[in-house]
Amino acid sequence: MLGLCGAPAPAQARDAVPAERLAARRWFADAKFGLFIHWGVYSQLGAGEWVMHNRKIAVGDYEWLATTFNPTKFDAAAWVALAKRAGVRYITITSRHHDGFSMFQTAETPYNIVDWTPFHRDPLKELADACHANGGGIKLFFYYSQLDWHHPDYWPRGRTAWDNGRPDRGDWSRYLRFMDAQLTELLTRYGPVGGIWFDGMWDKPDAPWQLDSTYALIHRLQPAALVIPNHHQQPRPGEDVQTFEQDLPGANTAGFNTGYVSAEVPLETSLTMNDSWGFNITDRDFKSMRALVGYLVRAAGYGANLLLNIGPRPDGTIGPEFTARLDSLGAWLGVYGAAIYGTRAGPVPPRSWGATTRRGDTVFVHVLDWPDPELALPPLGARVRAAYLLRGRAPVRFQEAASGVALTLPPPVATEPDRVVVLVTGSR
Ligand code: FHN
Repeated sequence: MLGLCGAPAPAQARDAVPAERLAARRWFADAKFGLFIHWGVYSQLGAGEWVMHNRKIAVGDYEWLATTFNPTKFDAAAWVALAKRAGVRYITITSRHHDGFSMFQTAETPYNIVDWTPFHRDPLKELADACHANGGGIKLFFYYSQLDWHHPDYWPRGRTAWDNGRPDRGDWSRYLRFMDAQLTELLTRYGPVGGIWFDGMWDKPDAPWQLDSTYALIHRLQPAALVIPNHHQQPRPGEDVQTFEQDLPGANTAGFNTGYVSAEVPLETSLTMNDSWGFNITDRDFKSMRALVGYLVRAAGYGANLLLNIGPRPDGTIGPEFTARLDSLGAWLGVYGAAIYGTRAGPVPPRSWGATTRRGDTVFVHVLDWPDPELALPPLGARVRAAYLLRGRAPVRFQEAASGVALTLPPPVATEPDRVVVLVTGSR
């Protein structure tokens, strides 16, 4: 069997995946829109989540910084309410980023938000409870960094080695046991978890990570939890989603994504709303609503979810640039969500003018950037029975020929980033 790019299908295709995980994968593929949250000790310096590395902060100094972290304005219910207004179906939050600081209560290290800081609260527990409250509605995924700039047993170091005061020795097996123990906590203390979103393995891709046993542990503890690895490689056995970073599936403008696109597992693409993951006080480069809708639509056109990031402030509040865009996206989805949620890639792959999605016999043509009155589509593989605009339901004129389908579009409207034409297809 060949994958989408003609490369051999990975062993994943031959995995016997239990029914509950297959159902969770389908749920994930239907969800289409998630909220990524990068939040931690680093947020205090307002220079992104790599500040410890970029400014070469010594372990001892960063440990002190962590003693001052006190996000008293954190309000899990408000975060979840914002997520619901935005129309996301899941949240993926940093439980531990590369700085090695655990944003949850853990018995495996005192270097965690409950024991190390004056805050003394577990924000992940509060967030999990808020996600599960009132019948749920939002699934919670935990981002977990395999790379660690603090743990003495993260040895030998990988690409991001620099002298920050760590000893030049360590016990790798003990580090792996530490990670598995923390994952066990995350999967046993927070109710149903959507999955674990791994990151940082790229720091030393050839290290003996023992992924098989870690993935088996996750699936044993929560059989419906998905493993989402951001290792920028082809999916391996035990992995449930292929995720891309700052790029749509198959693209590699970021410089580290693979061109391989799995046809076996759901796809996801993670994206910053400005140019930073963690809170960056000087980063004003926020994407426009039109650009964000474009990403969501094109991702869906590839059959992928969009995992859109926010970097909350160190006090626990979320800046107005993020909240305004999330509210606008939620309002947009309120009108156009039928063409996004529960869809799969449409018959025409994303083009410069837009993308197509489909649900059953219904094809949604997303016209993002096309100035002319007529749009020519290649053959869709089925006859068009009816065509109308999703917003307002006005009929759309269409002409079918052997060469494809021509649509007569209404003029573009500045306030409408995506003109969605609904095509009802099937035999006549
Ligand atoms: O290094 C991280 C980065 O800080 C951020 O978490 C992103 C999110 O996809 N992933 C890593 C880079 O691959």
